[in-house]
Amino acid sequence: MGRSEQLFRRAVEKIPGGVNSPVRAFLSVGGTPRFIDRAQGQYLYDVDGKQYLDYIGSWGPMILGHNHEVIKEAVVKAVEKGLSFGAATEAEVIMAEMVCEAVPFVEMIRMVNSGTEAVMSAIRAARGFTGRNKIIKFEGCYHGHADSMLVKAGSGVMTSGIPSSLGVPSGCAEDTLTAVYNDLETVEALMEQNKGEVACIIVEPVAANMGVVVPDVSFLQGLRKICDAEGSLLIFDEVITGFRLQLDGASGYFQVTPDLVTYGKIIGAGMPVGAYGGRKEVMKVISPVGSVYQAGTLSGNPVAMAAGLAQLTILKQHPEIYVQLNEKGKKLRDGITALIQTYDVPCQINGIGSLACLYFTKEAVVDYETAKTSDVKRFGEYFHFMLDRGIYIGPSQFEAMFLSYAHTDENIQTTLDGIGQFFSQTK
Ligand code: KE4
Repeated sequence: MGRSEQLFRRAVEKIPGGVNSPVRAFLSVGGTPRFIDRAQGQYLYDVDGKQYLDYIGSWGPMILGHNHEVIKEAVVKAVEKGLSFGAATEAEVIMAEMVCEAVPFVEMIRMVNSGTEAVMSAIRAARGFTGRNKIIKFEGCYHGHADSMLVKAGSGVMTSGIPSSLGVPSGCAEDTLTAVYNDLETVEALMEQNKGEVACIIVEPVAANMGVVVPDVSFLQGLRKICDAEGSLLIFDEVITGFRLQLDGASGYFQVTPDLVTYGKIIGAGMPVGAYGGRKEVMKVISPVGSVYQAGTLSGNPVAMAAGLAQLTILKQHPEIYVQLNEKGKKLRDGITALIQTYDVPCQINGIGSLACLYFTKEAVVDYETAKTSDVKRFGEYFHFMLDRGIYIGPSQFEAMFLSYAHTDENIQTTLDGIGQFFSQTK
């Protein structure tokens, strides 16, 4: 028995499902989750010493690859000065100034400790600023595990939300309305039914939690128009896309400006960091200036700021990284498109920039309904076929593949060879 199996047996005794975040448990693909010992560049190494080409990248943060020398040095330097003070530090000011400079519509920003906390706080800010309670989200979009986000459409998309998790009170869910991604009519209908009551629309400007679904640019433009017409705020949840598609994220890429944006992952370079920010007029409702309370013992933690600042500084000073990184993503997707055609398999490849997702369905995947047509059993077979070859993609059909700047053309060719072998052997 390998050490991953031994550790997993111990883990399940003391940790729910043996993991500290559900997706790591391999439940949708089966098998024993790999316990990772260390990582370097584009590679993970498990506790049995096996090397994997990593397409998870800690679910997004490791855009420059693991254990980057400059980031590591910055963290070590910060650690030597102390881990946490519970008081303001210069690093937080530099971080806030850097984000506001990189993303012009962000006039003020608040650091928190996770994407969940960023979303929870941004929604509270929107409710506080507008004085309204209802929020609109989209089927298939994931915004962390705050109660108001663990909600699915009621009996029909046009009704109040119902909890998608035990432990979420119906009273909390009923203010969350669910629309269909890439479908403005469902948003307009909800707005019509809840006139003057919708505080905000929250959307992943590229949906990367139902695999990867790229919006029609008219969809994002339409959300902006609807929010302007209805007096609601538009929140872009850029926990994944922020600082990944380009320095100013999806709002810059699609040229659609939200009122608030949430960040996570890349902004912390693998350390626990989230953030939310936007127009000064809105952010001024946040305590201690305004009356919307939000706080956090480790928010803006100096060691986490050092990691995030080091990564953002490299990305800011080397814009060519985005060009090359996004070219790598295109190379991977174009290669998979060619393999789908060569082997005539019922698959779709979606993606943008350094994000990709291979679906096992013949339907074009444009929203949650079409994403769900994918054959998750076949995805599980594909996952293990690739894992056995030392290629670690996300253990779920509904997660993205994340490329890093450390991935080489040779790595991409090895990945394409593996996918081609899978298609040829399992036609
Ligand atoms: P965290 O609380 O996990 O830092 O962020 C929540 C979150 C918010 N918004 C978006 C768009 C997100 O993708 C996430 C978290 N992403 C998942 C991966 N798809 C985290 C992986 C996990 O849950 O372990």
